[in-house]
Amino acid sequence: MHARRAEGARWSLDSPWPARGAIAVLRVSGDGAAVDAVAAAVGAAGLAPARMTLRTIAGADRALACRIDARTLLIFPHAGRAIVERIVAAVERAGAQRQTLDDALAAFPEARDGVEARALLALSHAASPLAADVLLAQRERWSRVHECGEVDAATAGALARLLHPPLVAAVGPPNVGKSSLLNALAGRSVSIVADEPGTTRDHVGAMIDLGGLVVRWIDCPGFDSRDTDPLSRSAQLAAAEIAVAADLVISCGDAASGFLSDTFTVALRIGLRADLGRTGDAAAWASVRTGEGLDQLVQIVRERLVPRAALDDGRAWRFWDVLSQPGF
Ligand SMILES: Nc1nc2c(ncn2[C@@H]2O[C@H](COP(=O)(O)OP(=O)(O)OP(=O)(O)O)[C@@H](O)[C@H]2O)c(=O)[nH]1
Ligand SMILES: [Mg+2]
Repeated sequence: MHARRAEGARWSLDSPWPARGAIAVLRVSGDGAAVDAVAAAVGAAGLAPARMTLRTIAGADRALACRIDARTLLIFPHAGRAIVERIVAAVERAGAQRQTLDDALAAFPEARDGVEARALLALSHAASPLAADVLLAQRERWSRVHECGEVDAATAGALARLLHPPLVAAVGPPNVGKSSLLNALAGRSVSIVADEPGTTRDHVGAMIDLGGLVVRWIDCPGFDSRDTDPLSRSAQLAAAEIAVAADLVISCGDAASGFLSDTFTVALRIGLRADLGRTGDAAAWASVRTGEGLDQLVQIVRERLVPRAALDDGRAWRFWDVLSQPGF
């Protein structure tokens, strides 16, 4: 028997993607029959309205599903890439299409105009809590854009980082406390720490929230030009490539080992293990051991990526250009 195609159904991910948390939120919307058809195709048929029910979805995952109303189905799978991609593929095979900006008004009928609908759509995708105020101000800004004008390109570039988490790479000599810093900022143990150089062999990454700005933080292995071990050399090379592509390189050092000579253009020097001494020129000194300087470090990094002046800029921001970039 041929399953009915879900004409007009749309899907979108309400959770950040690539995933930041453990659970993803997939929304399917459209008229009742179209949503029924998608629900049937992925194994979520016949859900009682507004009840959370555990189902095997698209053969990919046991996930909570909820039929919010006739027009909306929410699925909450585990956020692993393979799982989400399999479910999305099944939803698309059933005939649902990815939500586009033009659908924003349909998805958010409560919005008062297109800008507000797009802002709500952007908010549902935005990685950073700091994005909320800026996005919610845009409707009013665009209503008087003839007075306030539009933000300049540099400001737009900084604000875009609220929607696409920027890449931050922490580099430096071995054993200066780079991995300890990541763990302290993440509030959990992401990277292995030990009192011997070369502990981090491959780069390790985590999404971390720096005072409301979410960044993709990459903890690189210590750079040591005397290290001839081929595995370490190739790991260092891979890390250097990441650093070159990063929005910001944090050049870490400490009093004993100093800093790498400035090989990266967009580098911010941060002195670590400050409780053991501070020598050398750095934008900030911090100690994970005592906690001193960590708040200031977070503020400096956030300010470099998204300056306060950009957040407070009273002009209108064409944020939907960011949304239509690939990968969003
Ligand atoms: N006194 C003091 N020790 C620290 C501090 N932060 C880290 N350490 C210690 O310094 C040692 C090295 O820390 P790591 O975080 O592994 O250093 P790393 O730069 O990641 O080292 P590699 O991965 O080998 O390049 C460990 O013994 C940590 O416990 C600090 O703020 N103060
Ligand atoms: Mg390390």
